[in-house]
Amino acid sequence: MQVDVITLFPEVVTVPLGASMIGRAQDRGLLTLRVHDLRDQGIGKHRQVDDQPFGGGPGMVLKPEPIFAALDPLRTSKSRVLLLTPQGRPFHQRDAERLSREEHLIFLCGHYEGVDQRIVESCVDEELSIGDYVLTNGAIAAAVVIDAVVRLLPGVLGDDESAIQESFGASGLLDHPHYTRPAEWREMKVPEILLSGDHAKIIAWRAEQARERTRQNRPDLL
Ligand code: JFE
Repeated sequence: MQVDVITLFPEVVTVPLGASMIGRAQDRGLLTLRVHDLRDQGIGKHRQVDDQPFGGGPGMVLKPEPIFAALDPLRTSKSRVLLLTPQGRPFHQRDAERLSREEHLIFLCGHYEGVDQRIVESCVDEELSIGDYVLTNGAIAAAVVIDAVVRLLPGVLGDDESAIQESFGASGLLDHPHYTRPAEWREMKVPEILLSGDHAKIIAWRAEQARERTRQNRPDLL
């Protein structure tokens, strides 16, 4: 998969996505990540990328010309252009699954109060929000979405991790609790049933725990 990111903060995207599994996906050619500094397309000797909002009000708005100059050479008929914004549609696991089947994603990362609406209307295929809170810029949100999408590409996760993902995703519930050695730690014991070797009982216990956790923390999922 090819992913392009247009941002004023390239390192906010490249550094976290260079580590761990996504970094290895890049090394192995499963992901080609190209990050473009919007400042390179800034206007004039000050490389201006933003300006005051028409109609007044606080903050600055990203100008359309630098964004279009960065975006247009990257676009083909197979590109999907995504804008991260608190005003977007909520990004869920099913969106990660859908986007993982695309060939080419282009992420536009806003800053300040946002992006000139004419860019949104002429160039953007979908506006996404990673959650109901306000970040300082879109690059952090783009890194989150890219991580969630790229881990679903064939070969990125190990076999064990892929199996876990399937069972968790299919149930639609939160995962059950996990324990490892030692069997007792600071007077806290691992639930007896997990040491019993009774696999049927363990499965039933985990299902009950998953249901109870979901009821407690995420009743909206039930
Ligand atoms: C940008 C900002 C003031 C936005 C009303 C670009 N889920 C999610 N949370 N935050 C974002 C996405 C996000 C994405 C892109 C962003 C926040 N900001 C900050 C400041 C008002 C805003 O919208 C700028």
